[in-house]
Amino acid sequence: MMTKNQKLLSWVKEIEALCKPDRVKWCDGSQEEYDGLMAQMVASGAAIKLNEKKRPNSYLFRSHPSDVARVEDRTFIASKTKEEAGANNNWRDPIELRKTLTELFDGSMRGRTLYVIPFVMGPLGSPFSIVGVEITDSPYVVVNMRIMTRMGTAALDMLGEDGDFIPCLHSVGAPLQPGEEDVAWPCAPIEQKYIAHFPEDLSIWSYGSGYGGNALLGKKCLALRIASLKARDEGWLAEHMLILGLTDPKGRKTWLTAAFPSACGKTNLAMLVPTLPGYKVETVGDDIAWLRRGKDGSLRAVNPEAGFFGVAPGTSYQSNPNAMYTIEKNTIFTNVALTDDGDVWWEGIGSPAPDHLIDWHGNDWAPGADHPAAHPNSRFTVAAAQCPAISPEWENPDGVPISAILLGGRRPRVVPLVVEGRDWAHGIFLGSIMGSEITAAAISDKIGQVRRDPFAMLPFTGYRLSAYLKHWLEMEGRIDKDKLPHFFHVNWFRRGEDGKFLWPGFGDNVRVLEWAAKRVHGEIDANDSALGYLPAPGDINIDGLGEVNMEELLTLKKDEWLAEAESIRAYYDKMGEVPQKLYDLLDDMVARLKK
Ligand code: O2Y
Ligand code: MN
Repeated sequence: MMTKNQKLLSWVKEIEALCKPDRVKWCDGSQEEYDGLMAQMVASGAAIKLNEKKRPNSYLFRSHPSDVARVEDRTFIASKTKEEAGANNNWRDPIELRKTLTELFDGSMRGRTLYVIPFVMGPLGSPFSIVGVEITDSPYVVVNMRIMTRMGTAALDMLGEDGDFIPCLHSVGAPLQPGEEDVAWPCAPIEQKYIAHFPEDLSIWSYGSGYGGNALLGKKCLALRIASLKARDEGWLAEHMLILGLTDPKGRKTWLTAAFPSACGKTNLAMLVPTLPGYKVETVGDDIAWLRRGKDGSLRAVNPEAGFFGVAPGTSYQSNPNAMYTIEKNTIFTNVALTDDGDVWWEGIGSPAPDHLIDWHGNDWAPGADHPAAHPNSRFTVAAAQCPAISPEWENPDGVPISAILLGGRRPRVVPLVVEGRDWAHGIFLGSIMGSEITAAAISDKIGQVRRDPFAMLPFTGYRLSAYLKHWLEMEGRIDKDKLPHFFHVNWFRRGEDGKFLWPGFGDNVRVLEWAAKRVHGEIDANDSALGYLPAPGDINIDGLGEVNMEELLTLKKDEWLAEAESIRAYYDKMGEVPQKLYDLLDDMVARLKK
């Protein structure tokens, strides 16, 4: 046995007795183990090895067509009371849910191997870090967890004999009868999928899905939903935010985080290649930030993950060159298309579709087909260390000091390109009113509509949103006054009357980051408006961009914002128990609009 940790040993025994696997394997996280599992999955037909010359040490997986994304409708917070989970979560009674799941897990691993995956979220040895142990019957999960977390022996070392861990139980929910042949992507039907979180004992039980956030339990389940509960109780923040460092031409560095809802370009911004001369962006993380007071009194951030689980479609050498360099080797692809020469292709990769592909269903595909060759939520899994823009600070155990927090969504109208919050509380107000268009990353019948998504945490807060906003307000008291980050609400997605984007986005977003950094360092004035501080005309550098309608991008329209205020008030009322401070700031915004 690889550990003397009694809690872990007895938990594994208990789960083995429940799930009744044919074998148990403790994962050490080694390259040999990874290669062996990949060879086994290639041999069984679950994985395809890509052309070694074109995409060294890389593999393609195709999921079952019913198992292609996070399933919010089947994600549950089983807190003691429904009130604690809030309207933002699907609540189930913890005793009943545990009973339902115990019945499902009973014998669920028959014919399969039970893998024990010890893992660490956060840099090894960091006071920020949390140990988890995932038990799974999916070798696909094992190889992905090896990339996305610090996994295996190193995690057991950090756990030690007496250390505590978050137990994460996962099964694809497809036991095999004796002699029954396995399928390439085993999973359970939708109504049997459960992504369950138990706040009382901080445990995760996920059944029936093998995909992404449903199955790689260190990511959304642990690092956001469970971590948000721990963070509330321990006085820190677990956030759906990228982390990056911006260096200006004088060599001054500004560290910032940015919260955007799923599929709004966090990975692109995290690895941005600036179009302004002399600027440099370095990446610390592309999806999750854990933030807490550091010894120096500032708000410090670490990325709990070790890899990127990025959306493939739309990723190209033009939109995100650093991501393309990162995935040139040692990458797992899921649900992208396969070229005839054994490489990968997806819509928006930057080259026209070849005459023939094998699509994500595994069928022949040709341009003009009635469906995309790659699934819109197809993914790459790759080590963060391979990113050319990765920061030398990305594994700093004390994190990086954050002086700006960006918030944003996909808003074609109404919301300006950038506006700065007046202070911490006003920043929380801006975070509370975020909204975005619904996309394919989450299964829903509401694609295209705008949904409010405070701090992009709607699907990821393990408790009620109003209490989460209160926690954010209270965090102000934990940070030194002169080190409080500035908040900026940004919107790269505003469209003109012709329906075209008004702002070029991608590498040109550095122009907004430049303005934000200048504001942080007190170098530039701004215009106070009903919504906060707006850039003065000409203060955002648009040199070389050709015609950009900054007037349209930066003007608040009174009628639109009065209507927006009504919708925010209705949203607050529906949420219930929203802190009075946020209502006061809403009233203040309306009063300023009416002046
Ligand atoms: O669909 C999934 O399972 C993946 S969702 C995801 C993956 C990486 C980063 N963010 C997200 C998200 O939904 O926010
Ligand atoms: Mn995300």
